[in-house]
Amino acid sequence: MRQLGTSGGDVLGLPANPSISVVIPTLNEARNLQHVFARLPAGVEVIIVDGRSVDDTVETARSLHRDVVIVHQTRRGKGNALACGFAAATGDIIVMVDADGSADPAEIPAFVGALVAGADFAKGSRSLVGGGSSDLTLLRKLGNRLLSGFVNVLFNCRYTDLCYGYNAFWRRCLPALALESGEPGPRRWGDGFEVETLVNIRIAHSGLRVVEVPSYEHDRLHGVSNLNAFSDGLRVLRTILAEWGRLRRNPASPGRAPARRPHFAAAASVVHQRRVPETRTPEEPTYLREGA
Ligand SMILES: Nc1nc2c(ncn2[C@@H]2O[C@H](COP(=O)(O)OP(=O)(O)OP(=O)(O)O)[C@@H](O)[C@H]2O)c(=O)[nH]1
Ligand SMILES: [Mg+2]
Repeated sequence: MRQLGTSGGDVLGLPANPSISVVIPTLNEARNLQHVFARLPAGVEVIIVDGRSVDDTVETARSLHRDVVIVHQTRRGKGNALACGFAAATGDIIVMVDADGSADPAEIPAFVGALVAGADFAKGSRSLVGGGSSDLTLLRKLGNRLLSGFVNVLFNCRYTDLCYGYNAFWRRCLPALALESGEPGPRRWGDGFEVETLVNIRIAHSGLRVVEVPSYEHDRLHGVSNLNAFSDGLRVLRTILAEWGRLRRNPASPGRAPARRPHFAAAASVVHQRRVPETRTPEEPTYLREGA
């Protein structure tokens, strides 16, 4: 795996040349993969987590990238796919990228740069100068702003774009996410699209240092959108309330109650906060990694 990013990160105890895993959940995305793969930086570990696609997503991925890692998720949903992909990732840094062409992998160096400069979690934001979206309707933009404000009040943070799932983080942050790749079986909390909100909330609650990175969201290239502004807004609201209740009942559960409140910054300003100890998720992975 080639290293990418800026050098000299070792002042903060970070690898100077981190290795990078890109986790891409796929559900019938064969027609979009060529575009996505073409824009990936060279040398990164590419992990496709497939949700039993009925098109030739997996074959297409293999034909486009000799070393692609194919992971079959344990249950259903994007959240479970990400959990399985994170468990399989070997890089120092993990990047989450959608397979539909909406997130541009050419932005990965900006996310890595923010991490190497001192962030624990680099969160994409369409609301920062330099970011944007061709896919966000006025209604969704307003809803996103309201929901971001609600989370900022409840969790004392400063997200500008809660409902966006293009992020990168150091692998040592995985315990704060507490996602379960786990056993096959019925759907669990965090397995579905609620994962994006859940990740952002747990990170905010954990006291990790978050830096927002401007990101531009494109339209899905091929295929149909599964989004509905009202039902998705309600799902995000339910997730916020569920996580708030869970963390109030048990503040020591992941993300743990912070010793200090999370520090938020716009892209690339560097104030070190605290480091999470280097640990792997305690759970033994049961996802299926091809060739393992
Ligand atoms: N493995 C896996 N991937 C999924 C699943 N559901 C969605 N995905 C992938 O997750 C990414 C985001 O899903 P999308 O359907 O694009 O959802 P969205 O980006 O929130 O909304 P639209 O693009 O507007 O429909 C895409 O790469 C999908 O292929 C799933 O159940 N399993
Ligand atoms: Mg999409």
